[in-house]
Amino acid sequence: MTIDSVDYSTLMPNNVGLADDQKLLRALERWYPKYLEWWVDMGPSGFIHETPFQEADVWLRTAVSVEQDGWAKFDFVKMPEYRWGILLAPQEEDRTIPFGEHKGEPAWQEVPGAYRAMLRRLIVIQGDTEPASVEQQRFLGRTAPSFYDMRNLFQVNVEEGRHLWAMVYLLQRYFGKDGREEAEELLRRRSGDEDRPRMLGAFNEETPDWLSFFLFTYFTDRDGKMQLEALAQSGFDPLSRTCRFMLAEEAHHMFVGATGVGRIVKASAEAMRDAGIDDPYDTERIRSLGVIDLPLIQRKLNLHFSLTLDLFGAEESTNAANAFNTGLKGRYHETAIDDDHQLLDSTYPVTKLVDGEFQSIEVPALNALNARLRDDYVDDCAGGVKRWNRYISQAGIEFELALPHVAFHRQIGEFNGLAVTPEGGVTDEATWESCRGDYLPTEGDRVFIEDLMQQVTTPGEFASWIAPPQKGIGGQPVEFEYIQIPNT
Ligand code: BYC
Repeated sequence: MTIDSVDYSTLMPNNVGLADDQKLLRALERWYPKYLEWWVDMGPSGFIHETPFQEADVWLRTAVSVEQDGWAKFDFVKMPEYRWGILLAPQEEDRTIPFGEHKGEPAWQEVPGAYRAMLRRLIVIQGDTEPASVEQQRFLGRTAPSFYDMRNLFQVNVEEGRHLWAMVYLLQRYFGKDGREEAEELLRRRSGDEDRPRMLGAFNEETPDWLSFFLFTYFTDRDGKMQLEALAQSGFDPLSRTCRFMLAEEAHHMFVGATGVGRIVKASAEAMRDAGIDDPYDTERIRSLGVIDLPLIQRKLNLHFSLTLDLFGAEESTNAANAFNTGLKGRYHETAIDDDHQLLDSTYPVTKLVDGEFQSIEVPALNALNARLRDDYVDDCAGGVKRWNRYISQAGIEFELALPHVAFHRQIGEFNGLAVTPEGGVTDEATWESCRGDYLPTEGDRVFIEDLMQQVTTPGEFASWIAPPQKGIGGQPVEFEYIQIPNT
């Protein structure tokens, strides 16, 4: 393994030798002001007292190394001055392509010409999600329940910005003129815009409040983890190395989601217990305690989980088969799987609706790669839900949060447009619609949450609807002033 040291002398900290590649350096320097313009226009927007978020000093983690230990340092940084670096995991010597028809050949250090378009598409789609999520989350600082949470939000945002840099580096370094054009387009599309939307469905949805934010970072960032793991297997070595390093940052995003939802559930369950309320459906009384009722948390969970499942594409997909065959995108934990890594004769069970019943049907494994990744994802999601339920049972309340059925509320693939309940019951559209308010958040829920969530700006204080975290971040206590306003 060779570890390239990180160069902080250029505008963009990097371990890819930018200082020695003047053409690339100039291309990235031209892109930088456009990126900053996008960040200021579409990044975190709002005020703490009179000070805009972008002028506040935020206790942020910055990647300074690619070694496993000590890769990040914490300091106060104004977000527009964040060092968005280009960092690749160390190169593995003699790495070979781990799967597909080129299995065993040396990993590509340059773009394989025959697969250029497919590779570019994968990188562009990955890149598009990163700024999209910043756009979706841009107003959340206005209702942050504490400085600790506001800091976490901004941390996630700047790192999604860095992940955009990571993909833009690949486009500009390896794809010439069309790579540069794609890099510009990544700054032009906008989440939810009718004319220039982001590429994938879930990234055009709103993240209107903090419960959505935490569910998004739990569920949707976890799709990010699965997809990055699959791309980290790639035979195109620069993509593999880039994704391996991004995964280090992604872990924190899912931590924010898992603990955030957990803290909301804890606050609700404990407030119910303290007020002597056993019935989770006693909505008015529960809401009057300044916490979120558990059935509403379940409805929001149903929404974010189902939207995220759509991000895996159709269960059976020739795109996915081609990406695997060509060695561009592998499976989750590809190298740990005990098979031929070519899937020539194997099959995989895919859930399908046959004669009104869900059945497991064996299909050629090569065509079922999206289904397989989605199944791995669903398994990976289960742990958090179990932990959230512990808070509920510890408070002596009878209620369990659950992942909805994979066919519930789907718009892509096998189950697109079917009327399926969260429990997996198949029904008709009219019946489903008449129960929509039991399954998914309602307008009333939206109004309630909007009233409930107000910005809290006293260090160490937390809004009523969320429990404090167990510990602080970056070596600081919970009550630390994670956001500081200059000259106050
Ligand atoms: N919305 O064969 P199909 C993250 C399109 S998240 C709209 O079914 P395929 C992050 C598809 O593009 C991870 N369109 O699927 C998280 C294709 O269109 P074309 C992001 C969709 O191609 C939080 C057609 O339908 N990374 O990092 O096998 C915060 C047929 O496609 C959707 C990646 O996704 C949809 N949901 O798989 C920040 C990895 N689904 O080409 C960041 C890169 C499908 O016929 N992307 N379509 O016009 C991929 O691997 C694949 O493109 C997908 C789709 C898994 C997304």
